Amino acid sequence: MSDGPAIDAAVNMKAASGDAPGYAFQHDVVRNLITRQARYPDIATSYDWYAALAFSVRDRMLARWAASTKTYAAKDVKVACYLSAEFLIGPQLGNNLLNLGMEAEARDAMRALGQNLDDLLAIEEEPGLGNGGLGRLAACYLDSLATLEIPAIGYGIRYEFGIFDQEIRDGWQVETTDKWLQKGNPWEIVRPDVSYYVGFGGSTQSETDAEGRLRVRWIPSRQVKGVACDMPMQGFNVNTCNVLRLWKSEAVESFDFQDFNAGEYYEAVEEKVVSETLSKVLYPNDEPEAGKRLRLAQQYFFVSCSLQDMLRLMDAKGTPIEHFADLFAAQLNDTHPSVAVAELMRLLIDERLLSWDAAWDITRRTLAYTNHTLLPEALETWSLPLFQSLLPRPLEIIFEINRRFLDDVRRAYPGDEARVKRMSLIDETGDRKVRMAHLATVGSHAVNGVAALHSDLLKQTVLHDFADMFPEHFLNVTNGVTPRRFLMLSNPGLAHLLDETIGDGWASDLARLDALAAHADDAAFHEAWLAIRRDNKAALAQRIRNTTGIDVDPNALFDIQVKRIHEYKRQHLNALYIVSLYRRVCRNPDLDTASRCFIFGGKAAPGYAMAKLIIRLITGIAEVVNNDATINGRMKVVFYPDFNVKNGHWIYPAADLSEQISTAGKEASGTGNMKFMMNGALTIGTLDGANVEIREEAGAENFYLFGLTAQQVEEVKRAGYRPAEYAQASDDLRDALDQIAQGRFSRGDKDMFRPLVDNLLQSDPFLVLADFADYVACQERVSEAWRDTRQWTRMSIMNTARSGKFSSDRAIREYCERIWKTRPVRIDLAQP
Ligand code: 26Q
Repeated sequence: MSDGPAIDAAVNMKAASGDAPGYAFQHDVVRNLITRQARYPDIATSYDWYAALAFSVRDRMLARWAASTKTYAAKDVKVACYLSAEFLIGPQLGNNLLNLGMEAEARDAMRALGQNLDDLLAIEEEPGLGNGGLGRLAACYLDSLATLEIPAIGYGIRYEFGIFDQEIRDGWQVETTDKWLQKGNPWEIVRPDVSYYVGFGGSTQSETDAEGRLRVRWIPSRQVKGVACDMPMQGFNVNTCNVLRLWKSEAVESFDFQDFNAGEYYEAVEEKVVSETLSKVLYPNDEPEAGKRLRLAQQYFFVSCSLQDMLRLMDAKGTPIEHFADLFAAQLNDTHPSVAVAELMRLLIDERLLSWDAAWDITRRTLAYTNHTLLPEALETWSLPLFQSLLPRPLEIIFEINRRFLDDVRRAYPGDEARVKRMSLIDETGDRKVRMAHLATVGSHAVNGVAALHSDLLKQTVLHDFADMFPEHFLNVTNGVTPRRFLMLSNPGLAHLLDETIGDGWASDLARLDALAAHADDAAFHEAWLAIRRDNKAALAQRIRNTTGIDVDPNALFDIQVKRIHEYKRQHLNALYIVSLYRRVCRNPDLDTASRCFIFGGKAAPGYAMAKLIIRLITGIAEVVNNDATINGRMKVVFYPDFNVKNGHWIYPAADLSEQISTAGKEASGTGNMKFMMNGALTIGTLDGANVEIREEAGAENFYLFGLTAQQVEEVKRAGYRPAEYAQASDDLRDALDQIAQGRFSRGDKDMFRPLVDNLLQSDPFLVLADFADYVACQERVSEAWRDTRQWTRMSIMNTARSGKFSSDRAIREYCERIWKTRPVRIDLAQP
């Protein structure tokens, strides 16, 4: 297999001899270096070597990818389509090496070529195509789908700029654009031949066709082309390789420039720019009203391309349209893709000429909807005028769905017009709006929440009327995370110990971790466990030093809260505790406190002033505490900048304590909580989201619980919550708030934190002050427990041992069995 003398010579100079083991792979890497990067080894940069390695790994996946695609096309299989505006997939090289079982081979090959694999892994830019939990969940699910050998496609948007990069300057968050594609993306395969047109604006016309049927024609005012950009999603230890298909927008090339005068030419160019803008940038959440129109256009764009793609795959297979729902199950990841209800109806009725009833039956049997929030302000709605001007035909269809649906409601609940109003797809109170959660619910055969508590609350609150009408449609699928990336890949030390202790099957059968419980009191095992934890903490300490200049002691208790910054997640509750502890040590310098390192990480939406102020508060506290001689290193506070998937790899394995302290009833599930648990952290948390189930699995004795329950939160609010009374009643709390207000953490500036302190004292919508005392008491129990290393280590082991439920494999099995009705399909590499 010679690639010509030049490459052979370069390989031979650099690589082992032709029959040495590993030669073939080294040869591949050098060939890719030359043919893909156009660089010879002597002048190649580290990035060139990274890309050459990535291409060589991708080449290894191609055969599996082709075999998977062929099998799905040939066999009678049902394909799960995961529709999501976000896929936060993280760096790919390490994960692909792991899933292909070729990490050692790659490490050796690169060493022979004079390169260090870890250095190359560090170079990769992660695709930040998501905001946080919801996007990362979609990525974990793709990993599990492939690993469980389920035919699946992920459909989304190829944002040119993902979630912004975060820098901290003068203690404040500063956003910079995420130029993840600047040097190219070796994992992506662009398919110009797989493209679809998507219309926007214009008007509709009704006409009667030759057969006497009423037909609606949508004449859009502009069209955009969507081009498929594929990324392979390799399963762990299996041949299955599925695809993540992301759509990039392009201008439609239909201009005959001869026909334009100069003015029209420039208009056409402008049109082109507007078209390409569609997939330019990911919207950070919590940004009210900003750039709204483009966001709806993005949603419709990727949904329409995806559904058209599914129809094309169906045609290619020769399946009749009536069997669409037997060929595909499409999951809506929150309401962001919920315009799919109207778009699938449009494609079936307007383009495939099906009757309304036939189309509605197919639509409902195909779609299912996952809800990720109960926060009223986060429930998606779109103003009618905006919807009308951008998507006139889909809106007409929504009106017709609504008309028929409300007829059903009236039949089921005669005379109950209040209910009809509440359930309508259109909110008629004030400015008229489309309620996307209602659209998604009505158009789906299954609706699920993402943790047991959340699914219950969903049925009791935002979707109560729907659960009343269609109880059998509602179910719970508790979230999960992939143990491949978040344990095997990011905590290799622990993975190795697990292999030695319980055998190596745990990564695809996480329930087996339970066998660790037998070692929870074994002294030798404790030693091994602690050694790994110490190494992980030292590695994180090193990174903290490099990025922030702060020195932290790996022997301290690492107390970590990493997640998006949001008031409901209550990073400021944590901050208040730190201030109160700091003040206590200041008052009593000889206080025998356990050494603690408080680590925070997370991005604030650029338009969310309070979240940004919370970051500033944390960095302000860090500046004071870290430099106070009285404290003498017993407390350290760190804001770790730019928390993302890549940084998470270092953070989760180094945590002793996981902060999951949201106001009960507000966090739908949480998934960071699961990543920490798997890696042996104990949780301090409220009874919220999946914390409830984490505590059930771990056992109450291995979990630090505090705070009001969701029900108590509602009761306190109903009784008229007056936060200032809690401050009155507690010297510690009042003092902590005073210190903040007096400028102690803002270099004397008494105005900086005024909005935050005032908000807490006057309204405190997330009950920070109501939960403060119990949180402090709970933290004191944590500190006490930390003194007893043996007992703490036992609890740590038990957390990992009992984390099996939180594998995304379990979650995906539930989706397959209960919602999608899909089955595994073995991929044979020797295709006929
Ligand atoms: C909506 C409209 C306009 C612009 C942006 C958005 C938008 C984007 C992203 C709204 C919400 C999101 C992301 C939500 C999210 O991440 N939710 C989290 O989902 C996780 C997975 O189920 C849960 O574990 C978390 O509890 C939940 O907060």
